[in-house]
Amino acid sequence: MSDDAAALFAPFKLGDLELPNRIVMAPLTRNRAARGTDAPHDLNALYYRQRASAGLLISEASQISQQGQGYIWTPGSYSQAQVEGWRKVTDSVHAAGGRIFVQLWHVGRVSHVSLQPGGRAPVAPSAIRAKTKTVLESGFTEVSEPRALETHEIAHILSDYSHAAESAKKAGFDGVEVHAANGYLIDQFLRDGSNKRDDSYGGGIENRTRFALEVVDAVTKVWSKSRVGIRLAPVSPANDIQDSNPTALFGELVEKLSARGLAYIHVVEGATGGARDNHPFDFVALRHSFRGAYIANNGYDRTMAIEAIERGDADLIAFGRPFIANPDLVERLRVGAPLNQVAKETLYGGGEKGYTDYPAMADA
Ligand code: 8OZ
Repeated sequence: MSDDAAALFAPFKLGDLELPNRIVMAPLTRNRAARGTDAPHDLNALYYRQRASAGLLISEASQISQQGQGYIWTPGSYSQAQVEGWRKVTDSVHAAGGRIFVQLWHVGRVSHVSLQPGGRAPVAPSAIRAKTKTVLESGFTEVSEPRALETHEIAHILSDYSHAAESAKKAGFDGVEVHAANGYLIDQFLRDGSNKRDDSYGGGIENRTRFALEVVDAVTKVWSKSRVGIRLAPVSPANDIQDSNPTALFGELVEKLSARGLAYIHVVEGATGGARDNHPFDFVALRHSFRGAYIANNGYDRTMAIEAIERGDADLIAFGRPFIANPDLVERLRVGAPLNQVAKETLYGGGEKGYTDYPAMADA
């Protein structure tokens, strides 16, 4: 190894799991589940296996129900076919010596009537349409107008999270990441730009964090808390989301997550896939307010990653785009090799092209 990368290759104990390095594959939506069932299949198993040298793989976002789906051909984690499909993925990652968490997802208002049960409106904390697009078979399309959830419907969504967490266990995952970032349902409840409710799920921070914490509690009834993490994006505007005081909101949320003993917080620092300095948010302070592990994400390169671990600002670094184009990213980071670049036109949907055919160094 090129010695400068030693920090990235120190083993790490995540809860009761031994990770051989500090490199995490970020959750990445690729829209390549089987048509008709939204179940993972052999091609997806190959894709994850190719990347199994990561300390930890986090699956692409996987909807907990049909209502939780917002994009075409994303995988689910609720039906028998999906459990069987994910089992192929987890078996193949484990056979290659890796570890994989599933990311559980409910998109809330970031959806389209054509994907919803009975063609109904997507659900949200409040009936406010997001200025954002989804991906349908026909391409990028404006999301639909949502309807506000009735208070009594929230318990049903929590039971969908429980069911999906149980399904993930049957599918052989090593743990669960709750997707609370990027303007999807949990984030819509958290932030005051999208949550205008006047029941116990809206208003002050205590009420706006209620849904996120109830989801975490539902998942940790199924999984040991040492196998549960959560992804947050405190200042990302992704999917048209905003809050008047992210420092207070995420400060209080993370304090409560810490008290619950979750394995990790996985934090998108800045605007998802964009500027890291879009807001003067203190991510180091957030990291130190949490007892468990801190996974940092957003635009890290090799040097930034090494420095963040050496400074103690993060325990693990999640790489997104570099993992799409470099199945052997871990080895490339070890030796400081150049990286393949992502082909944007094959990101969402399609088959093996731009998915499992990116070359490893050994192929050259
Ligand atoms: C890109 C395209 C579709 C969905 C996220 C799950 O931003 C996503 C996503 C990303 O968290």
